[in-house]
Amino acid sequence: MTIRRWISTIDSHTAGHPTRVVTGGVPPLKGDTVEARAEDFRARFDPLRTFLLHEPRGHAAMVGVVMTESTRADFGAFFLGSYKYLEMCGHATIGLAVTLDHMGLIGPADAPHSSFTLEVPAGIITVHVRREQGMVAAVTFENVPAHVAACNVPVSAAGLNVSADVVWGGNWYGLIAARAAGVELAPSGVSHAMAVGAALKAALNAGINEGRVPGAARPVDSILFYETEADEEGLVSRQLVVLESNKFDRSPCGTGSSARLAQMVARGELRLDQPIRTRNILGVDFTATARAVDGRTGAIRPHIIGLAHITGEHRFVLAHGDPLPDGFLC
Ligand code: PYC
Repeated sequence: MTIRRWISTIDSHTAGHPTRVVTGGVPPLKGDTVEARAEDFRARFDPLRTFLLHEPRGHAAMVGVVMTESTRADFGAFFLGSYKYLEMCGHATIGLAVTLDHMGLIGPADAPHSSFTLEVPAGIITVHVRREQGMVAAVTFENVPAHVAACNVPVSAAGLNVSADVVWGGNWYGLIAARAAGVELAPSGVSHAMAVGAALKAALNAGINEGRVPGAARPVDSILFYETEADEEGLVSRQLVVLESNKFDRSPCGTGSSARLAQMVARGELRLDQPIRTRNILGVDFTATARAVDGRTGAIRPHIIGLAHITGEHRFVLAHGDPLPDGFLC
C-alpha cells in the first residue's frame, strides 16, 4: 500500500463532544499571529481539515485543533469545525488542556495545579488544570470577554414566532428559550431542534445581514436553546446548541455557556461571581461564572470549568487510490 499522507492526532471528548488535536503532519504555517496562521492553513491546506474531520475518518460534529507557536502566549492553537473555522471553542480548549497534560507538556504531572496562556484567533485566554492523584480533575478556562449585542429580536421561521438575544461568547449566538420554540432538551428532541434551529438561524441572520437588527454586526454562528431551573445547589441552565442543520454540540458548549452568562447578567438573572451549572442534553455539567471585566461596559469575563477524557491516539493515512481523499459529509 502506498501512503500519500500521514496525520497523527490525540482524540478526546468533553461531556460527549469530540476534539481531535493534531500532533503531527501539518506543514509549517506562515504568519505572525495565530489568526494569520489559521488563515494560511485555510488558504493552502483546507483539504487536511475535511480529510480529518469529515467521513469516513470523522463526522459532522467533529472539531479539530491545530497547534502553532505563539509569540504572545505559552501556546497557540486554532479550531477547525467540520463546516467552518471557529474563532474560539470552549469544549475543545478543555480537550486540548487534557491532551497537553497527557503529552506531559504542561508542568509536572504530580503538581496539583498547572496554568498556561493560549493564543486563539479570538484573543488570549488563560487555562488552569487541577489534578487529583496525578490525574486531571478539572480544567478552567478564562474566556475572552462576552457581551450582549441585541436583545429580544423577533424571529419568525418554521411556523414559530420567537425572540432571540444576540450574544458574543467567543462565537456569535442567537439565544432562544427552548419552550417558546417547542424544543425538548433531551436526546429525543435533537432532530427537531436541529431542523427548527437551522430555520431560526437562517431567519435571524437574514435580518442581521439586511441591517434590521441594531447592535448585531455579524451573523450568528449557532442557535442556543435554553431553559433555566434551580435545585438545592443553585441555578442550572439546561441548553442545546444547534450549530448546523445536521450538527449540534454534545457538550454544554463553552462559548455558548459564556454567551449565556452574559445574557443572564444583562437580564439581571445572575450576579457577577455567582456560579451556575450549564447542562447538556446528556446531563453532564460545566460550571460557569461571570467575572467583572475592567473598562468594558456590559462585558463579562466567563470562567468555565469542565473535564475531558482521552479516547484514542490515531495515525490517519491517505492510501494511494482512495476515491474520497477529502472526505465527505451528507
Ligand atoms: O464548546 O465552545 C464550544 C463549542 C463551539 C462549537 C462546538 N463547541
